[in-house]
Amino acid sequence: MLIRKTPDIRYSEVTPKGLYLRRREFIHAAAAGAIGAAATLSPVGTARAQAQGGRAKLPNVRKSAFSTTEKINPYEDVTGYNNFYEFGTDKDDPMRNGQKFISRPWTIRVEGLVKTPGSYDIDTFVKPHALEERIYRLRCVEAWSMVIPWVGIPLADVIKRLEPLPGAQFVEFTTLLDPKQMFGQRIPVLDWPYIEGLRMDEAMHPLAILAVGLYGEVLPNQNGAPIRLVVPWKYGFKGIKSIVRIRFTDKQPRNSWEVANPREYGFYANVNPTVDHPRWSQASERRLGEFLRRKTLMFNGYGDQVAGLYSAMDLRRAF
Ligand SMILES: Nc1nc2c(c(=O)[nH]1)N[C@H]1C(S)=C(S)[C@@H](COP(=O)(O)O)O[C@H]1N2
Ligand SMILES: [Mo]
Repeated sequence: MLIRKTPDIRYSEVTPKGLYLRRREFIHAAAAGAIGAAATLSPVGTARAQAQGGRAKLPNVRKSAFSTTEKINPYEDVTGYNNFYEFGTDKDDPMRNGQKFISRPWTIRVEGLVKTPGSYDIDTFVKPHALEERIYRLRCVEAWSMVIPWVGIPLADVIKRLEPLPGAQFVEFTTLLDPKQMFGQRIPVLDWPYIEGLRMDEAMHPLAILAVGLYGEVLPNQNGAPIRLVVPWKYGFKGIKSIVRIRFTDKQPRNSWEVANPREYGFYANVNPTVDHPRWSQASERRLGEFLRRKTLMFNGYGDQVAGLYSAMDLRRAF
């Protein structure tokens, strides 16, 4: 496969255009300590440690003003209570079954309506961008939530560097398809590989990031190593993990959950307490580690920043 270097950066402006089963809802105080000791390593060492499933600190991570000051969930919640159906459908499956997943070397294919299509090595892909810590709320469509200290790069900066063509109105992301490593892909719960998408103006919003770490360390496999999407105002299922392909298109992508059940899951998936899931209320949520339920906030509390993206839309129809 062609591995090419990152093209010259030209920050040309992009024109913005416009689970069913309710799982066990208790906290798994996962024995994450078994993963091994954290160490500060060079990027190469970091990659090696990650390929071996170890923990490694990410260098030069700067804090971001976009972070919430809410209490962060413990490492054990963030890495031990996951949805990653490629590794099983129970919340502790990804932690247990993802241990041996090989996330290095890793290639990202850029395709479609873009000036710089090609295959990029993950490190080359990430390197032009400064790493930021973004502490965000995550609200799962299943009505639980947590606060996660991600380490990532702004998706908008990545997109500007890739230079979409004027016709690009959506970005589609695809997870690795590898049933040998991801046994869940041998079970037809979803139409594999997992696919997600954003409208271009959503993708260009400063809150959207590609995460490569959490808690100051490289991303654990169960959280989507080596690179995954985080869109904090949308339900968690938009945050596609272990991305191998980014495609620019003029058509709205068919995201996996909408394909699986269009009555229950839409393309937009904005957190919205006034639009219930057909089988449960979205008005409140259980924050992991808390006893009393919280009221769910419109756009997961990011309304001041993102509501403008949807001012012309009926969010009951475009759920
Ligand atoms: N490829 C892939 N990405 C995925 C999922 C999945 O099953 N497969 N689950 C999604 C769901 S439903 C949620 S809530 C978030 C959870 O992210 P976290 O495990 O980092 O908390 O990942 C999302 N990304
Ligand atoms: Mo979710």
